[in-house]
Amino acid sequence: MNILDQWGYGTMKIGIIGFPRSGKTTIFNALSGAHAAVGAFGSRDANVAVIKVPDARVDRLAEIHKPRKKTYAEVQFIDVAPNEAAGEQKVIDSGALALLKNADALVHVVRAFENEDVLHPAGSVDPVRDCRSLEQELQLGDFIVIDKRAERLEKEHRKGAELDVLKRCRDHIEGGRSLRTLDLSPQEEAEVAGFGLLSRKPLMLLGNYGEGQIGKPDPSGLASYAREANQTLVELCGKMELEVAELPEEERQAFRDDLGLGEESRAHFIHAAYDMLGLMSFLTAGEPEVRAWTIRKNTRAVDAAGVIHSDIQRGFIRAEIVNYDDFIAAGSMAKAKEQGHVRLEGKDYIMRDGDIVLFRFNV
Ligand SMILES: Nc1nc2c(ncn2[C@@H]2O[C@H](COP(=O)(O)OP(=O)(O)OP(=O)(O)O)[C@@H](O)[C@H]2O)c(=O)[nH]1
Ligand SMILES: [Mg+2]
Repeated sequence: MNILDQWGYGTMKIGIIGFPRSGKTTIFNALSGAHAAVGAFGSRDANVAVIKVPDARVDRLAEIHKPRKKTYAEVQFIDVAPNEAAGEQKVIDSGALALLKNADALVHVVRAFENEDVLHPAGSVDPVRDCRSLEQELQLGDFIVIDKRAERLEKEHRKGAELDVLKRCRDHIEGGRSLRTLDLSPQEEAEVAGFGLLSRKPLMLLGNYGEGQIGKPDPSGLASYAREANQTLVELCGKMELEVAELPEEERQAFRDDLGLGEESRAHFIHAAYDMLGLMSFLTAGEPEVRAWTIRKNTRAVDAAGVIHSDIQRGFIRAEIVNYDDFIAAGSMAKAKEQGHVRLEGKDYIMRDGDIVLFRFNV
C-alpha cells in the first residue's frame, strides 16, 4: 500500500524527525505500541501509527451513558524511514519531505543518550548542536522552495500578494530565523499554505535521555535552548519507555514509580502536542457512542459539525450544548437543563474545550 494512503486525512498528523540513530523508531514504538524494527538494520520504510488521545472525560461519560462504543480522539504519527542515501548528516531526504509536507506538526527526537555501540553520525552526542543544525536544515529547505518560486514569479512579472509574502519569508530566513516565528495574516498564510514549508510547522523537542540520566540535571543545555527558542521540550528515556510499554497494563505504573519515570509519557507527550498545535476536543455522548473529536481552538459550531459529517455541516440548524464540567457538576442532563447550562447555539458559536454537543440538522 502507498504510505500516503495510510497517512490519511482529517486526523492530526505528527511527523517524527531526527538524526540517524537518535531513537525515533524506539520512541515511535513506545508511544504507539507498534513493533517496527529498530537499530542499524531497522525498517527501510516509514512507520505510521494512529494513537488514541487519553481523555478521562470520555471514560467518565462512558460510565454514565454505558454506550455500545467508546471512541477517543486520534493522532497519527509518522516515523520517516532512515535516510542513509541522503548522507548521514541530514535529517530529511526527498522521500521524507513528501510525507512531512502534509504534517501538522513535527517532533524532533534529540539524542541525549550515550551508547558506544550505536554512534551518533556526527561522532559525538550534543543535543543543542543537533537542534541548531536541524533548524538550519529546515530553513535551507524552505529557502530553496521559496526562492525558486519567487524567481519564477519575478521573471514572469507576476507581482502580487504571493510574491510579497514569499519575499517576506525569504528575508526572514535570510535573517537566520525559522518561518514559525514570522507573523502572517490569514491571507498571507493562505498564500504559502500549499508549499508545506517545514520551518513554519510547529516543532516540539523530545529529549531522548539515557537510562542513567533520568531525574538528574542535564548538562547539555537542551532545556535552556528550548526555553530561549520558545519550544516545548518533553524529556524521556526512549529505551525504558519501550520496556514499560511492553509490560502488561496493570504493571506499568508500579514499574514507572520504581524507575522514577513519572507521569505516563504517552499522555504527557500527546497533551503537550495538543497544546502546541492549539487543539482541543469536543464530545458527543449517547447510548450508541461516547466520542471525543479534535478541532482547533476558535472553531465555529458549524465547522465542528463538519468534523463529524459533511451532511451535518450542510444541514446545520443549531447545536445543543452543555460543557462537560457543568454537566458533571449538575449530576445529570435533567439537572443541567434545570440550571440553565444546556444552551441552544447557532452556526457562529465558538466551541469550547469539553463541550458536549448534540447537533440538530436537516438533510
Ligand atoms: N542506551 C540507549 N540506547 C537507545 C535509546 N534509544 C534508542 N537507543 C538505541 O539506539 C539505536 C537506534 O535507535 P532507533 O530507535 O532505531 O533510532 P532511529 O532514530 O529510528 O534510527 P534510524 O531510523 O536508523 O535513523 C538502537 O540500537 C536503540 O536500541 C536510549 O534511550 N538509550
Ligand atoms: Mg528508525
